[in-house]
Amino acid sequence: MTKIKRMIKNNWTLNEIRDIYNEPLLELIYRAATVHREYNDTAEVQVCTLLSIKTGGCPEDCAYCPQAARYHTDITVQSLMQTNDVLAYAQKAKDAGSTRFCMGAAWREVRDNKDFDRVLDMVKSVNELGMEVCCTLGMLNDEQAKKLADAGLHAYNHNLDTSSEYYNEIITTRTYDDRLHTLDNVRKAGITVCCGGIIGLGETHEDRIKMLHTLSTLPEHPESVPINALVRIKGTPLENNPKVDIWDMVRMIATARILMPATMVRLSAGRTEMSVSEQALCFMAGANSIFAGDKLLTTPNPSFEEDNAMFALLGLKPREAFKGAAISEVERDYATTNDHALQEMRSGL
Ligand code: SAM
Ligand code: DTB
Ligand code: SF4
Repeated sequence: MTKIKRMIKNNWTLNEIRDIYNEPLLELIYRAATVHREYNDTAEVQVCTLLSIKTGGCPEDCAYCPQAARYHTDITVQSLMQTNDVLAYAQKAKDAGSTRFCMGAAWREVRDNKDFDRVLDMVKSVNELGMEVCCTLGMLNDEQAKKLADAGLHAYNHNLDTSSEYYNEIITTRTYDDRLHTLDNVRKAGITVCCGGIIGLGETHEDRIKMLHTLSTLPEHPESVPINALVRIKGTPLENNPKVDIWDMVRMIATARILMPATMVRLSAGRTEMSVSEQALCFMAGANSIFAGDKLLTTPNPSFEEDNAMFALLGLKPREAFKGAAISEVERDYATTNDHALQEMRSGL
């Protein structure tokens, strides 16, 4: 396989990001689509299925979340699922075309108990199906991250959700630094990082720019960045927030694509409120991953059939498992470079 050297810039300044984010929308989409073509196969979309393996009753106060125990939402609380049931669901997702399987638990943090042992078992078993296994279980210490890595965990999802400045308006039961610390433990254990955020929380454009700045200046970019539109849940403090504007979603995806060119940018929660044309704009702007299956964790999502029809219409195909990050056969060079050097590198390709 030919090795091509592509530069990945991770010393973006806030001003540079502001300038990109604020570009006229069609210019921004064109630029993001161009970067996407340079780094990725634009026909490929990673198809990932979610399963809530432990639902509700969470002690945290995340203002958007249906699973926080303190809000009166309509979900049914459910203790940790049995491994065999999880495995049967994963097999179904695989048969429907998913190559990645993400198990979510409504926990503040992982505890070293029998439940964690069962999750390790689930990771091993799903891995044996040949799917990329991802988990989102809350905070992890370094030993827990290591155990998950040893069990074959491919990715860990842990979102920053918004800017550090706005974080406290949304969550008060943990800090931004707690989040960054877990991400560090995940990275050190050799697990790939899935980390993104939500728009529609009441944050400003500047908060979105700052969150993208944090993500794109990490020592290594997350391999996967989910961009969620807030799903407004009755009973949560954010239930009456305005619906996310599709153009805001497109702007966010396009900026993420330009800043983190080799990352899988996932068009995540919120697709049931988007038309196929609107989703097509998101793919054009550089999104190359979706959650598929008629449920996210607790809320509805388009069915496999609807997504297959959309893929056929748009000429998209599911990305095979374990292709790694978008440029797996390409050397990643996290040089702290400036824009000029980056341009030179690009034009030399
Ligand atoms: N408890 C773990 C945690 O918070 O990391 C894992 C599960 S939690 C539900 C996973 C992610 O789902 C959150 O970080 C948040 O970004 C996203 N999420 C939760 N509720 C949402 C909503 N109503 N709309 C959009 N995204 C949401
Ligand atoms: C992510 O960024 N979004 C997913 C996944 N990672 C875990 C979760 C979305 C949850 C939406 C609300 C729900 O279904 O409960
Ligand atoms: Fe708990 Fe995660 Fe929901 Fe926050 S987002 S309340 S930590 S399940």
